[in-house]
Amino acid sequence: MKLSTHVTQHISAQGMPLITVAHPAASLRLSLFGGHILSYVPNTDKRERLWLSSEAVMDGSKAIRGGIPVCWPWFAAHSQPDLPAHGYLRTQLWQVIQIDENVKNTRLVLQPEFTAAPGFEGQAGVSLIIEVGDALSVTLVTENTGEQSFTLCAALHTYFRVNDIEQVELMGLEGEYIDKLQQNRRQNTPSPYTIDAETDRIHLCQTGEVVLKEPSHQTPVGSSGHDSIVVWNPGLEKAQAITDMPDNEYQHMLCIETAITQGIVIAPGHSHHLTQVIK
Ligand code: TA6
Repeated sequence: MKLSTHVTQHISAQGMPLITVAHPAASLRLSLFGGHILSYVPNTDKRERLWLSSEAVMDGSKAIRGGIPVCWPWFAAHSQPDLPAHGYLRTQLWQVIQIDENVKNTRLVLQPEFTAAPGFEGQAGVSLIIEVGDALSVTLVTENTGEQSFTLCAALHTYFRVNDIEQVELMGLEGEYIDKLQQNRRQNTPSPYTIDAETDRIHLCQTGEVVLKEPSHQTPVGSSGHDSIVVWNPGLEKAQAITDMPDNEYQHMLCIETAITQGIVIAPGHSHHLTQVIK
């Protein structure tokens, strides 16, 4: 079904609604389950920017492994152990509520089915604004529609595709990070920043641009509205334990996440924009 000049929707073999954007500048695929972007390929170089697990579960029974999961309204585990990691937006059906086409890009606005659920006391409106052009811009907007302030954590938990994790260098990160693999100890960001083992780090910084450097190309990743950049690669052992990821695919992905991990307070009537821009 055609939704606009460059946007079509179809139902996958597993019954999930998928959206395709084929703009002259770039193409994108997303699943309405999770409001989850699966693929982004700019036409300038036709290089896929995102990694999607070849064993990702795409039938709506669990969050999709790869692409851009939307984490909201908490990041990672909740203090109540029975609540799902990374919140409850990545496992619900979203809707496209607006599409705008122009020469530069196609702009989609998506909204989740519900925003109130156990583990979160606030009253909020959420939308995801996706602009598909020479760059991919993704903005998670949270509006406080209630009468009390609330504290929000969130992330655009992007899985980038890399040719070889051992050849990757990250540029633009500095200062301290929280090492989730070392009892949250604070460490200094290494320089040069390479990945040679399991990595799970919360960089406490408002760095605007990180560059994912590989021998044959670079991928700039812009962020705003965040308090952290999270860098995650499971390494071999963790990948072996993740059921929806082949053992060796950790070599071809790296998560660089634009995140709010420390919590920001949103006052009634106010909105927060968390943005990641991928080139
Ligand atoms: O953002 C890093 C992280 O929180 C890791 O600790 C790791 O568990 C990852 O996200 C994936 O989480 P998931 O719930 O999608 O398996």
